Formats: sequence, C-alpha cells, structure tokens
Amino acid sequence: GAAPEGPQRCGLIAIVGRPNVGKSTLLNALVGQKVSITSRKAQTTRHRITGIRTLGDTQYVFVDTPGFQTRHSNALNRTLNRTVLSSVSDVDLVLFVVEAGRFGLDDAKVLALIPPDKPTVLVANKLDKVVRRAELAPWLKSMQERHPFVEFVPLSAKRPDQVKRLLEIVRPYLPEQPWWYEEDALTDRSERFLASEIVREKLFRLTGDELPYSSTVMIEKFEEEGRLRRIAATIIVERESHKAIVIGDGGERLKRIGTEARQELEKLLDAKVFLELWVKVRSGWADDEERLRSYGYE
Ligand code: GDP
Ligand code: K
Ligand code: MG
Repeated sequence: GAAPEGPQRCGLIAIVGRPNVGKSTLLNALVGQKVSITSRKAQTTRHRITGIRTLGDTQYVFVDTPGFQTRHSNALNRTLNRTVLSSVSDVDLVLFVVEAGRFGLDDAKVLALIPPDKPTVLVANKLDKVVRRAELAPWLKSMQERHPFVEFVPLSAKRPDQVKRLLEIVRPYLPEQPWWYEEDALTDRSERFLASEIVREKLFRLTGDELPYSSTVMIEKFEEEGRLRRIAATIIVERESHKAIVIGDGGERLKRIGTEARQELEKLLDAKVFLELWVKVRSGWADDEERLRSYGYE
C-alpha cells in the first residue's frame, strides 16, 4: 500500500547470538521471506546478511551475523568473528538471541561483546521446546542480572504471531528518519550472492554430518536474460573423499542438490533458472586468509 502520512521511521537492528540459537530463522520470519539460509549445522551463516521489512510507518533493516565462533581458531573463524564485532557498533538496537531457559559459556562470550549502553533486547527463542514453563520466569530474572536488557521477549521464531509482536516491540527504538530502501525491498544482497547461498544450504542439508563445514560454493557464471537466469556454480571441498560424498551414488546427490536449489531460486528470483553444478577439490582453503578473500569473505 501507499506510504502513510507523517514521519517515517527507519533503523538498523543486529541479530546476534551463538551458533544455532535460530538467528537466521528469526531474520527470515521478521522479513517474511527467506533471505538467510538455515540448517542444523553450526556454521551455516558466514556472511553479514541484510533483511528488510517495511510495515506501517517503519522500515526495519536487520543484520544477521554469523554466530560467534569459540571452538576452532582458523582463518575462516577469525574472519567470522570480525564480522560479528563490526555489526554491533553502528546499529540502533541489538537482538541478542538465546534458547529460552538456557545460557551457556558460548552465549556468555557473545554477550560480553555487546556494549552495555547499546539498547539490547533479550530474545528467548525456541519457546516451543520449553517443557517446564514455570522455570521460565526465574530464568528471565537471572538474565536480567547479567545485562541491562531493555526488553525480554520469549518467542518461537517459527510462530508468525509471536514474531509480529517482536516487530511492535522494536519499533519505538528506531529513529524518525526517511526510509533507506524501497517499500518492497527484502535484502540488499545480489541475486548472484543469494544463488551461492541457496546452493550452499542445499549442500549442507543433503550431506548432513558427512561433509565438514569447510566446503563452500562459488558462482562462476550468472547471466540474466529477461525472466531467465543461467547460473554455473562450483562446490569447493577439501578432499577427494568429500567430493565423492557430494556427488553421491551415480551422481544422485549432486542432482538432488541442483534440483532443490533450482526450485527454490526460481521462487526467490521469480524467474526460470538453468543451474549447472560442479565439484572441485582445493585442500586447506579454510586456513588460507588470501584465498578466503578471493572467495568473498571480507
Ligand atoms: P543460527 O545458526 O543462529 O542462524 O540458527 P538457524 O536459524 O540456522 O537455526 C538453527 C536450528 O534451530 C534450525 O534447525 C532451525 O530450524 C531451528 N530453530 C530455529 N528457531 C526455532 C524455534 O523457534 N523452535 C524450534 N523448535 N526450532 C527452531
Ligand atoms: K545454523
Ligand atoms: Mg545463521
């Protein structure tokens, strides 16, 4: 619909938390469409993703971050941590996401990165998994003592009504200023980037725990001809044995990755998609800062 009369509101909101608390799921629910890939694997989100939602007089610009990495120390993880740190400094509000009823060492390490004077909402996600509801109130009280949170919001990122309430809670924290994006914008990332992310999501989902997180996807070709996209992508793995896993018996798995990625891209880009997939072995890429830069990890 048309923009409302009166001043517009617009602001930047960072979504932070340890891996797997549901940040990307929450971002997609806040935006109302998938802009960030999700999976049960801990290092699914590697880039800063912007998701945009315009509702009434307010434009919400969300930044999804890779989870803060605490376990391994290689070049990829150091790069991910720098991305988390830089995303918190210039935002209007932080959504600090945890699993409702839980607060561990990995959560504490991320919370320690948030300056106390930065308005921060505690989002207690996965409420649907909390069995003992009576224990939630004392747990919330204990969280209140850990950090000067401005709001406490228990919810499930999979419940649209509860996510809508979070939007209402966030609204007053955003400044009155003109919108930065078109009313119907969803993300500031390119179609090319979305294509590599969707292929990576299908790769992770269809290989499960067999494939280490260090595999990645490069887009070799992205051509636009009206409502048609011709895309060629290479899946890069560290070993020959990983290549065999990705390809699967008689090429079955690679075919499925390609089919699922193509179907989802056609929905997302609203276009017909031709997708070509290749698999290459490059050992040690996750340890090589120079090479990471060439793959687009700033
Ligand atoms: P991230 O690493 O913090 O971005 O987490 P993801 O968004 O990738 O989610 C990690 C896992 O938690 C996925 O399997 C999600 O489906 C699951 N998840 C996210 N939100 C919820 C929730 O509200 N309830 C339940 N039961 N699972 C959730
Ligand atoms: K994840
Ligand atoms: Mg994520």
